[in-house]
Amino acid sequence: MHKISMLEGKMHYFKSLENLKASYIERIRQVSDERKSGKKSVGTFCLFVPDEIIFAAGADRMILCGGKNDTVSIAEQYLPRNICPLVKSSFGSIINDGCSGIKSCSHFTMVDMIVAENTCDSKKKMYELLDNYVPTYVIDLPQRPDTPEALKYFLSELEKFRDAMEQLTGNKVTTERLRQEIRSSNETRKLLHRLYELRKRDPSPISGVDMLKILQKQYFLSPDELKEHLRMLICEVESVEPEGAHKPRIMISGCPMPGGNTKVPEIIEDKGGVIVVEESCTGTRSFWDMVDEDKEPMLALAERYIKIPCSCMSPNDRRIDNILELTRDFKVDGVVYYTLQFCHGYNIEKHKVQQALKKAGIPMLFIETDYSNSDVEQIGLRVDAFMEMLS
Ligand code: BJ8
Repeated sequence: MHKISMLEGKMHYFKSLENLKASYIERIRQVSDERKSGKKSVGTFCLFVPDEIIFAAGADRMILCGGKNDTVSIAEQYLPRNICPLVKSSFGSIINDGCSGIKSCSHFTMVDMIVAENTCDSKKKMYELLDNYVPTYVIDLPQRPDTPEALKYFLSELEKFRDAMEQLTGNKVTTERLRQEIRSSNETRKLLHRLYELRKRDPSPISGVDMLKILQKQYFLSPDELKEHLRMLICEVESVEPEGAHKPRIMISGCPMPGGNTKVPEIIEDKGGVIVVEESCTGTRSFWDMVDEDKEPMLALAERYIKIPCSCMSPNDRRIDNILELTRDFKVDGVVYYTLQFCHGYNIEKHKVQQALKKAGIPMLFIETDYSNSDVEQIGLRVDAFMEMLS
């Protein structure tokens, strides 16, 4: 059995993570080759867009959310400064013409269509601008998810989206193809559940930073490739023999952390905590609920996706219930509530989450930040004090 190396506070090194990185590079090459032979590729920004419909139409999918600070200043030449860095970083990547000398995300050049969704105001308005660069299709989301009218409306929007995908690819999205893709996505979700199950051990066998890198990459690999990597990683993690002292078990809750953004998780784990679960779209929200395989596929997809507890939904009490359940299941000692500057939805929802956690006796640290490194020291001091309190 491997031992978890606690030397210098580092967690175990997993070979599968290196393989995952190599596959990502290979995948980018593969998608660009396939596009040359006519296969379509679409870019998305949000979990509300069902992958199953994209794959059933025979297209590839890339997530385009920006997590790097480099392109924020480019976007600020066009967009107001006081909007969230995720939107600015993404927009900056697409308008970066290379003259700036800044290396930005190349994925925009690899998509034939962007599939967007009406969630927060910043994204909605950015999509209007993106349409000038890449054809952008918007799925209109109902905002009150618990009503029967909302489900009906969302289903009709997904049907329109399915038709748009058929038009883009020239392929029919049959019921059989959808069922296959639903089964495939559910398998991936089950593998992620198995991995998270292992994180319930004390000490957790895998660091939160490593886990985040996997979750960030999941949106670029093909579904089969991702499953293969997850199976290998599960074998590796299962063979780790728990060893070492208890570290404060942390849940991160809030905004997503797209590729390039690992600032806060790194600080938390540098300061002696271990992230055992993420209530986030780069976390449990991406895979927690299954799609019902026994139902008519389009309806089953609508029912599953409309329940994603994003702060753009109102009311969003499902999220509070989910947070409390996760803190119990993963034996969480403290929650770091993470938001991006100017993300009003998650910033405002903080109050309800804080109240619920207080009632449950779980301490919470609130961190609002951007993609720059200007606040690393200050966040470090606050996290340090939080860890001391939890120890
Ligand atoms: S389902 S969280 S991926 S919308 S951080 S751009 S919300 S101002 S990313 Fe999200 Fe879909 Fe919801 Fe998930 Fe706006 Fe907030 Fe910025 Fe955000």
